[in-house]
This record gives sequence, structure tokens and C-alpha cells, in this order.
Amino acid sequence: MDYKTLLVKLEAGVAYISVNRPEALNALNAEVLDELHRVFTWVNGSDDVKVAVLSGEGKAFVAGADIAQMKTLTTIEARDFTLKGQRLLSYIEQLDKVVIGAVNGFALGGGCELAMACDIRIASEKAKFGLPEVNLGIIPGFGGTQRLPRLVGKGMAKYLVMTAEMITAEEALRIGLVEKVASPDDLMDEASKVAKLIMSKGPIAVKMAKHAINNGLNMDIVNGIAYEAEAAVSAYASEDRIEGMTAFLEKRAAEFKNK
Ligand code: CO8
Repeated sequence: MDYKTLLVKLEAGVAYISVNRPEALNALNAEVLDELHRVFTWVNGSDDVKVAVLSGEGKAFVAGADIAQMKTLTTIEARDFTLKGQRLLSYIEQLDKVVIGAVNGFALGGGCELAMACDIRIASEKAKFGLPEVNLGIIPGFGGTQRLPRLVGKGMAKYLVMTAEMITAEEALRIGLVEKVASPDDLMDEASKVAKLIMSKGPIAVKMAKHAINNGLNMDIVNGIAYEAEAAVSAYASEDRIEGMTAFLEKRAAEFKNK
């Protein structure tokens, strides 16, 4: 695993991925987007990886798309860049594995959009969130106008996008942009704890739940409920379901095999 812009380690089934361009506050240039795509392809395909935790080196999670690189793009290239970012974030969102965003610092613009593509967000008390694109005369282009209202509602999404206001981790927790807040020293421990808790559950059930929630949000409720039934039956068909129910009745911990 050879990356120029990422630090990657695998420990006890958890892939820890950290964007490593602290001199540019981990801004997303084309190389970072490509390497993130590569590392998440590995996450999805490797039996050794159960859950991924994504964070950033230094004082930022990711401070957005790389403004210096973006400024040089032609309109056609800017379209390609937007699509590249959108494809990556949709890929992360649709992985079969759970991705936890451990937001250690600034999560702005494309960085906030990257965090929103994760399944669960845990923020350091030092983290700051915002969609400052309108300051630059652009709008969020990595899915932010779509994922933000789904997380925090239409009014708050418009408020954040139109004012470009930067908010604290506590405020992000209050509006539902993050699920937990931890002290800076505890952030990675907290992310590991959540990763391990999820890993202790039936992996097929977790995967089916992820797809049911994600896909259901793209459907009307009648179709979402129908999708849920199929996902529930798929989980029921697993050997792990037999093990989970047997273990409960035998009053012991289940030993899931992802089968
Ligand atoms: N891109 C490139 N470089 C950056 C970025 C960025 N997004 N953010 C910070 N940097 C660089 C700075 O230029 C600086 O470099 P240098 O040391 O060479 O001057 C270095 O990182 C450190 O930054 P600061 O000195 O500014 O650090 P501060 O602590 O003073 O400020 C801030 C931190 C508040 C985070 C500040 O850096 C900032 O406002 N950054 C920009 C945030 C931003 O606007 N992000 C949104 C970018 S646009 C976007 O993400 C759109 C995605 C979709 C695009 C679709 C296009 C069609």
C-alpha cells in the first residue's frame, strides 16, 4: 500500500486512513481524490478490513477542494473535477463496509462533503464544519447540496450553504451533522470503540441495514419499505442469523462468520 497523500494502517480489522497533506490543510486535489478511490477500493474488496475510519493529519480533517488547483481549471475540466469528487463520495457512501469519519479539525467545503459521505461522523471538540463555497463564487459540488439537507433538513442546509457560516462540533451535533463529539485526545479511541462495536455485530446484517437506509432515502416510503423487506430477508437467509438467534437463546455471545 503505497500512497503519497494518505497514511493507511490496518489494525485488528479496522483500516485507519488519514489524509496527509497538512501543509495545505489536506485540501483535495486530483491526486488525493484518486488515492482515496484506490484505498476505498481496497477497503471494499479486502476480507481483512471490517470497518474503515477516515481522518486527517494536522489541524484539518479536509479544508475542501484544493482552491489553487481548482482556479487553473477550464470549465470542462472543472466539470470533470466535480464528477470525480462526486463519484468518489458516492462510492464511499455505497461501500459494503462501514466508514466512520473521525473529524479531527476543519471539515470545510469538499471536506464537509467527504465527512457527509461517511456512514457515521464523530467530531473532535476542535472540529469546525462549513460549506464556504459561496465565498469563492461557487457552490458545493461534491454532493453537498444533496446530502446536507438529507442530514440536517432543508432550512438548515440552505442557511449553512448560503451564509457560509462555520460551525462548531457542538452545533454540528445539535443539528444532526455529526453523531458524537469527543475530546481531541479521545477522538481516535472513540472512533475505534464504535468500529469495534459495529464489528461485533452480524456483518451481513450491518451491510443490509446500511444499504436499506441509503437506498430507502432515494425512494418514496412505499418502495423504501419494500426494499427493506428484501434486505431483511437477505439478512435472515444468512448462517449468521441462525448463529445470532441460537446464541441469544443459549445466553452466549454470537460468533459471526460473515456467511
Ligand atoms: N485549498 C488549497 N489550499 C488550502 C485550502 C484549500 N481548500 N485551505 C487551506 N489551504 C492552504 C492555505 O492556502 C495555506 O497555504 P500557505 O501556507 O501556502 O499559505 C495553508 O493551507 C494553511 O492555511 P491557512 O494559513 O489559511 O490556515 P488558517 O488556520 O489561517 O485558516 C482556514 C484555516 C479557515 C480553514 C482557511 O485555510 C480557509 O478558509 N481555507 C479554505 C476553505 C474553503 O474555502 N474550502 C472550500 C473549498 S471549495 C470546495 O471544497 C468545493 C468542492 C466542489 C468544487 C466543484 C467545482 C466546480
